Amino acid sequence: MKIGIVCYPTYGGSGVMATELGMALAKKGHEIHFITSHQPVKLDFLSANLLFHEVFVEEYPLFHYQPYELALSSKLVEVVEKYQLDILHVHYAIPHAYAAYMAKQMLLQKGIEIPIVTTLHGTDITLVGSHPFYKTAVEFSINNSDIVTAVSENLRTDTLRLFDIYNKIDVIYNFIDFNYQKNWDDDDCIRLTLAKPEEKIITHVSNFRPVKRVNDVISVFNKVQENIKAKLIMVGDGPDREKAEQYARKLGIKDKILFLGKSDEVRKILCFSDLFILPSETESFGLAALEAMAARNAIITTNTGGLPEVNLQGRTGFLSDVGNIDEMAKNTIHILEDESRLNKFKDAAFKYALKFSIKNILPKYEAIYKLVKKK
Ligand code: GMT
Repeated sequence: MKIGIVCYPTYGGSGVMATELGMALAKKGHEIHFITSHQPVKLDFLSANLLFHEVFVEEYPLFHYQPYELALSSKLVEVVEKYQLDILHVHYAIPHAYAAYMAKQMLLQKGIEIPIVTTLHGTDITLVGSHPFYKTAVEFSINNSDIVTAVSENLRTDTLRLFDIYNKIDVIYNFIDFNYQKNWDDDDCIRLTLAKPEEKIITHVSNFRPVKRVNDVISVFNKVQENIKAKLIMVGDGPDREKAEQYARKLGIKDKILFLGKSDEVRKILCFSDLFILPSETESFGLAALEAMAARNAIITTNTGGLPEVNLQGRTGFLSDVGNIDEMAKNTIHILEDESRLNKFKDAAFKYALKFSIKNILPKYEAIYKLVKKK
């Protein structure tokens, strides 16, 4: 099939998912066209099966905001027509589902019918999408997509609660492509650049936005390091990074924390890590936690949103109420203080992550593509 994929080409989970999905589909022989503002960060090669079409937005002094949706929908019309695409699959409703709907209408006038698959990822529904500024347009785009998928049961429930939806929503979980999951464990030099052999490694990866509650990571670690020899690796960047660094300095534990910024080496870092912390205010799925599990990390998360669908209480790790620092610290110490217990959690986390292997998820997307093509 010839599939156009629209996503945010940045480090966010939705962009990573969309890119890895496109690459896996291309490997299976589908012709994949990425239509995005920049080449997606994870898209490391282009081939006859994998093409990239850049959406340009011209700057013009009259515009306070650049009309990206307009440029995107025009580009979608051009690419669908030129390459005779079968389907457009848009990731993250804002503004992609809306732009795809406009493209579909423009193409209909030319006698071309293109089905739209929209995948909802989280904040396009919860934090941003349901805001009164966007709600009407998001609701309209969801109801007018040919197929809608959500990345967790919880996100489906939230969508139905927050919007007036008469379209069906299928749940297709996020996935891990284990083909990219190497084992760097043997390379001790890398571990030694992060921590001493006797120290446990705790990791957090995010975009450092307020919803991630990065200061809770520091607070939990502060209590843990009083009991266990450990290092904290903070990967990513965003508005709350400076605040988190200041907080660590204030607590006098800055020397035990490495702030690495954005990294292309997340999988490698996670490979040396023992435990991952994700204390988010809300999380539709928590792809970062799943990636940590795939690298054999025990996980400590909040019990919000779709996280209980990824983290199993007492098996892959523990879940606590948002902001319950004492409990998260107590559970982290409980896991880390006993080597055989830690290994049990790590093994269970890895085993559960296999359920989300791309091998199981890819056929579900292929099935909906087939269905929507026939409609
Ligand atoms: O707005 C964000 O937090 C970014 C967004 C993204 O594009 O990565 O994250 C959402 O989508 C991810 C991929 O499906 C999920 O794993 C994240 O849980 C979700 N973020 C939130 O719900 C806060």
